[in-house]
Amino acid sequence: MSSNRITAYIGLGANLGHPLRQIENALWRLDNSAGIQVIAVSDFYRSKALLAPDAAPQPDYINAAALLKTSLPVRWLLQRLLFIEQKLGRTRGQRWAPRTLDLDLLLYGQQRYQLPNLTVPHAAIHKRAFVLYPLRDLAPNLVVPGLGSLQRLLRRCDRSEITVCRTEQGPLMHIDSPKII
Ligand code: A4P
Ligand code: MG
Repeated sequence: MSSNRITAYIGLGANLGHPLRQIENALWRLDNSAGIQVIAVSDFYRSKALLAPDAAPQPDYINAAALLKTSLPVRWLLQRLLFIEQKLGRTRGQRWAPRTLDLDLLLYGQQRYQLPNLTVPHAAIHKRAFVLYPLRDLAPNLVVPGLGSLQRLLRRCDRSEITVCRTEQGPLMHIDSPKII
């Protein structure tokens, strides 16, 4: 892989099927993608589904974040995320519908994009405990372009909304052969 690699952060979420297994599977697929290396994975967190007003109840979510090194241009990385979502059974219906896998590009280096199908940093990054606490596991001193330090964003975010459901130890290779579904 070239030395011009960008550090990117991905948010992973699932609340249908076998969320833990799907997230592990997605991490394995990311790490086995050309031009992508998974360097570290956060703890896994459980939280109540954040819902649109008047939406029907949904199962709890499992969320995590991953630190990647990538030589892919930002659009190719997004394409790869959408492809992996599709491979793991994602169907697109209503916005915020329950899902087998959601992969969000949270950060791509310190760069900012506002394109028709791509907003980076992810538009909701600063509002969500289930995104900010996994990011803290990976990079407590992170600065989010346009929004300031992660520490400051965390101070405004309620930790009681999430609980750790699995502690990640070290790099991805410590995940035992994820099952392909
Ligand atoms: N898109 C634009 N920017 C990005 C980006 N940075 N990363 C575009 C990924 N995709 C990006 O996404 C729609 C389109 O957004 C993509 O095709 C891509 O071109 P989607 O995944 O189909 O739509 P969505 O996920 O239903 O909507 P949205 O607004 O992305 O929702 P979020 O922010 O993903 O939130 N509750 C808990 N507890 N945990 C969760 O993870 N997630 C959601 C969905 C709701 N409630 C939740 C959770
Ligand atoms: Mg999404």
